[in-house]
Formats: sequence, structure tokens, C-alpha cells
Amino acid sequence: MTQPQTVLLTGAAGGVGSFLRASLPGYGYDLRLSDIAPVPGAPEALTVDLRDAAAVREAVRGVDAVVHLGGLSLEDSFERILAANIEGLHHLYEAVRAENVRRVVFASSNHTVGFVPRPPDPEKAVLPVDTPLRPDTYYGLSKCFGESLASLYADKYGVETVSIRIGSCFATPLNTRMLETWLSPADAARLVHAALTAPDVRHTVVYGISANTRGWWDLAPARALGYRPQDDSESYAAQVLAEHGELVPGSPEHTYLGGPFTTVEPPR
Ligand code: NAI
Ligand code: 15L
Repeated sequence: MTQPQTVLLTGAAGGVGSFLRASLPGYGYDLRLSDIAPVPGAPEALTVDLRDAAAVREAVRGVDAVVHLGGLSLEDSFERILAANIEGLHHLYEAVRAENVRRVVFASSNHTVGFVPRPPDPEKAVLPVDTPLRPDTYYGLSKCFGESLASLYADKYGVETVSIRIGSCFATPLNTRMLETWLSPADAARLVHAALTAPDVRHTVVYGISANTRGWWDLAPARALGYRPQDDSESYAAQVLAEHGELVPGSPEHTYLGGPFTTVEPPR
């Protein structure tokens, strides 16, 4: 597909938004920034609450593509997740359809499959992208909804989406689990650029991590879009392990893909 020119970046005030608003212009994009919160250093950013369908439509008008990062990024009450991540996402896709925007890059999450057991030997395992969904939170459930909504809008209305199941996108890996799940900011930009420019994606789901030696999620679907990760969390391994140690058998981080999101609670 021809590279989109003007791209709406929702969630621009957040952690990933801050990385991408610095890096994506270097790939030739003109960014329109939006968030419910002020975007530091960007007074021109639009203040848009995803719960407000009219404001979302206004924000989308005239762009060529959307990189959708906005919404709640951690577990919360079902009501708040429903409003921001589920109804908010519906507002976004309705706006995209009405304004004839062709491509969305959706920030999905590894927490769509958080209750997948972590394999005994992760370095020898490869988790396929079509593994059955096993959300670990209402937050993860909202990302499952997002992927399904994207599929519906691709089949019914021709709106194309790449859903990126992001691992852990931070400047550096913050703990031992992130040696497996890290997505470096520079690789995040590489992956989003590939997702914006790959031809005929319809609805494609990919995992979003760097070329981590300890990674165990299949990167072939992302590579098929043109993603060529350059970073590996292994360069931080000695430092991270000295600080945090190995994963403890029986802990959520050792047991399930979704790590700290996968606490199991007794029935009420
Ligand atoms: P973040 O929480 O730092 O940023 C999210 C942004 O969305 C915030 O700036 C917030 O103000 C905005 N927002 C919240 N509710 C809103 C609403 N009702 N209307 C408009 N904007 C609203 O999250 P982060 O880490 O930057 O993540 C970005 C996206 O990537 C999120 O969708 C998150 O679920 C997803 N993701 C991030 C991962 C990571 O490692 N950082 C891992 C997996 C997924
Ligand atoms: C996510 O989906 C969260 O938004 C982020 O804050 C991290 O916790 C990440 O997953 C992770 O699994 O490390």
C-alpha cells in the first residue's frame, strides 16, 4: 500500500505514544496527536475523549491512517474498561468507516492470551499467533474485543487493520519477564511502520516484541509485514538478572504468559 501521509496517533500522551511521536516523523509521517490528557510539548494536540463519538469522528476526519494507542492500558473496573476500550473503540471504527480511512494499527496486547501457560523451555517454544484467546483480565478481554471488531470491519466494510499484540514496550526491560516480552521503542516504530505500509493486510494479528534471544512468540507474521527487529533484550540480561533474579517457579510470571496480570482468585 502507498505509505499513508497523515496519521492520527491516539494515546499520544502515554508511554508508547511518547516514543512513537518522536520516531514516526522520521519515517515520513505527518502526525495528528490526540489524547484525553495534555500531550507534553505539543500544544497543537487534540483533546479527545474516546467515549465521545462526535469528538472521535472530528479527530479522524482527513487522516490517511490511525495508530490507535488510546484507552486504559492496565486492569480496571469492567465499567471503565467498557467505556474507554470497548465503546471507545467502536466509536473509532465507526469514525474510520464514515471518514473512509483505510488502515488502522491497533495496539492490542499479550494479555489477550495471558493465561497461555509459559512453556518449560521458552527458548525452544514458538507460540503461534492463532493460539486460542485466553484473556487474563477485563483489560485483556477488551483487546480480544478489539481484534474481533477489527476483523468485522475488515470483512464487512474493507477497513484494514494490523492488531499488534504488544509485549512490554519500555525504554529498557524492567524485570526478568521482560527479557522475554520486551519491545524496544525503536523496534516499535519499525513494526508500526511495517503495519502502516504492508499491502493487503485485511485484518492481520501479530506479536510485537524485539528479536529477544529469550522470546518465544512467533514473529513470522510480523516479519511477513516487513518488520525487521534490530534489538535484543539480551544486552540487558546480566543487569536485569543481577537486580531481579530468575523467575520464581510457581509465581504468575513463571507460570503464565501474562505474568503479573494472571493472578488466580477463588470463586466468590
Ligand atoms: P498509557 O496508559 O501510557 O497510554 C494510554 C493513553 O491513553 C494515555 O495517555 C491516556 O491518557 C489515554 N486515554 C485513556 N483513556 C482515554 C480516553 N477515554 N480517551 C482518550 N484517551 C484516553 O499506555 P501505553 O503503555 O502507552 O500503551 C499504549 C497502548 O498500547 C495501550 O492501548 C495499551 O493497552 C497498549 N499496550 C501497551 C503495552 C506496553 O508495554 N506499554 C503492552 C501491550 C499493549
Ligand atoms: C500491557 O498490556 C500493559 O499495557 C503494559 O503496561 C505492560 O504491563 C505490558 O502489557 C506487559 O505485559 O508487560
